[in-house]
Amino acid sequence: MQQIRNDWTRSEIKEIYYKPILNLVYEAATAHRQYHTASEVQVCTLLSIKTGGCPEDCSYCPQAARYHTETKVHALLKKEEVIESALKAKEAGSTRFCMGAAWREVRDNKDFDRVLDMVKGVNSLGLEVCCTLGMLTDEQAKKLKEAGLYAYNHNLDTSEEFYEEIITTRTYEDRLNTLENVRNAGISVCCGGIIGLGESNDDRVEMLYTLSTLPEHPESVPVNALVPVEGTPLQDQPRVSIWEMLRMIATARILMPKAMIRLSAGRQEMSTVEQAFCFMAGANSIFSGDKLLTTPNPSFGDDAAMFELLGLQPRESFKEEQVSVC
Ligand code: SAM
Ligand code: DTB
Ligand code: SF4
Repeated sequence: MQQIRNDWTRSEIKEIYYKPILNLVYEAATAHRQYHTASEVQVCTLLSIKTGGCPEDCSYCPQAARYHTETKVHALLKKEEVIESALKAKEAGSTRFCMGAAWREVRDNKDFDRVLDMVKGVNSLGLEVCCTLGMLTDEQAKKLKEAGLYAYNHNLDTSEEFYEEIITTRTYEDRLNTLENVRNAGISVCCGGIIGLGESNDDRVEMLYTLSTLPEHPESVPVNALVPVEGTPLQDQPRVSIWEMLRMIATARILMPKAMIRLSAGRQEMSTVEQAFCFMAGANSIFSGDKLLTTPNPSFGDDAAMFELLGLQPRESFKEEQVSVC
């Protein structure tokens, strides 16, 4: 039985990460089956509730105000629009609904009150409600929890060393602080990263080291392949290969066997065979719906056909107990 460990060393992680790919996938598939029903995949839907105009300088992001991308700025959506999207997602078989805002951080203002109201509304539909709103204080995390927030997404994105090549307007420490505030409020933690930013394999190992040695592993770990967007500094980055994606997913699965590993951005460019290989390597969650936040994603229909072909079933919501409040 693959143990849950928070004391992984960098050399152990490297040894796993660099295994011959088929052995690596086999070991990850074995660990996956010890903790999960391998035919179940969690289906989540994303909605951008506030789009573009973000003051941060994340080099990958089409929503940063300082880059000239085709993303249209949109103020915070109305609660009714959000509930309508959440209902559609539920009807299409999604069990988690994640609302994203192009904010550096949450401010204690009317917009936050409106988001709290959206959280209440989506929660009352019986969906696992998730938000990704940037940095949070302790108090804000508690308010979100009280409103019924189930999970919070806040990615480390890459290694601490490479982080400053990608983002200069906040620090790695800021990210870790928010994650701690989320954890302390008893909210399920969703934290992962992006590959294809120009980072080295050592950076990928380092990010996996940080994630897998947190006092508690994140309940979900999104693995995003960079979607290069015109107008961003990373627009000309080459597409990551399936082998890199597999190595990342499989290593994350072995290091954090209980976590949901989400095959996140990048699926639009992947074939069904490539995605099937990712599920074999331990991915057990996807974003479904024809848009991520601003970029295209396979449609509900395409994914339903893929599930049918691969014999996969959507995982029911709230399958595991809510995390305990520390
Ligand atoms: N503003 C908040 C923040 O940065 O935490 C929430 C929204 S932000 C868009 C959420 C995550 O989307 C980022 O942390 C990053 O991992 C991912 N992301 C953004 N642009 C991406 C891209 N072009 N390709 C892949 N992932 C991307
Ligand atoms: C995550 O790790 N990936 C999602 C979600 N968390 C918020 C976002 C992907 C965004 C891809 C670029 C876009 O659509 O704007
Ligand atoms: Fe803003 Fe988030 Fe995009 Fe960075 S990733 S520019 S914080 S929306």
